[in-house]
Amino acid sequence: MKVMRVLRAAALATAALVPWLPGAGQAQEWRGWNIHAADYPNGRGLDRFGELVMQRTNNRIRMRTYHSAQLGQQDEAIQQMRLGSIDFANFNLSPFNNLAPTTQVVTLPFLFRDVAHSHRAIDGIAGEEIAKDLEQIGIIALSWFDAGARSIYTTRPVRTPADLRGMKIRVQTSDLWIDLMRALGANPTPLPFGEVFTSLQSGVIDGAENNWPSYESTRHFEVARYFTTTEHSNVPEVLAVSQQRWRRLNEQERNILRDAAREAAAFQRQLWAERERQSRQVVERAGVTVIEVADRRPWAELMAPVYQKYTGSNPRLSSLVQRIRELP
Ligand code: BDP
Repeated sequence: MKVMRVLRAAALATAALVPWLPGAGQAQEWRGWNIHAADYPNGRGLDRFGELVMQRTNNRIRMRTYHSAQLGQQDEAIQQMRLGSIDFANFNLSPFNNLAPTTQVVTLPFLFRDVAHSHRAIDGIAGEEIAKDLEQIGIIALSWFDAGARSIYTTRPVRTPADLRGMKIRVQTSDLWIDLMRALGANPTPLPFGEVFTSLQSGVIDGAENNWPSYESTRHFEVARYFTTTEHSNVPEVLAVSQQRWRRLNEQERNILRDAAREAAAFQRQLWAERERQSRQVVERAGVTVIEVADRRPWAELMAPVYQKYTGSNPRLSSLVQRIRELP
């Protein structure tokens, strides 16, 4: 009997020394959210992430992505991730503007010189700061997807900011976006992505703004036939997981997820570059009028009040803008 007691005590003592391995050996089912169709570069990137995680955890973490906003529009999905009912997702950073201040910096108009500059910022200083802010609201950023440059498309031709005056232009739900569109002279109308097509069709709005692949994949080009290459914002996207799940992973599992997310982002970026070209071709062949903006200065000059409002009295944000500008 005494031997048994000693053995039991020893077993308990050893158990106390072994770090708690959450659900080790136990299968978990993770739910993933994506706003785009499965064959969009982001959907494929997210699927790649899921496959890599499943393979490398021997199917212990099973990832299932629900594409095409099946689990709700972006704002709802962010809330669901914070509550832990969505486990992983690809989000645009603008819907975080009112929740995570540094996401405003990378939304700012005409900040990045080109794609390479935006990669250097988001894979470095900007990404680090944004990841800290997102963690504060229960979201763990693992890697960054491309989203190209966003331009304005409308139901009537727009050549100059003056042409935009009074036009109702859809924006993402973010105060910064509202101010940005107002500074261009338009009438900003925040709406969920999924409502843009019918709103254009019924005349509730006169235009929206997005990158080539979204303009094409949503078929907005069928109802808004003029695309003006303002390229006013290059806001990137995040591949993120819920903190509620992350907290319960061990270090080995976390590394698997981090590596898989980085590989998925590299894959998405390759697909992205290709899709931008293809989408532009598709809409041009469908007869869209592309209005090339040769000189962006008149557009950029109108943005001064937006910079002033969002970074002027905030040293953390203005220093991040400065550091991004100084990147090679
Ligand atoms: C697309 C983004 C998507 C956004 C959408 C929008 O990939 O995440 O929800 O724009 O404008 O480019 O809402």
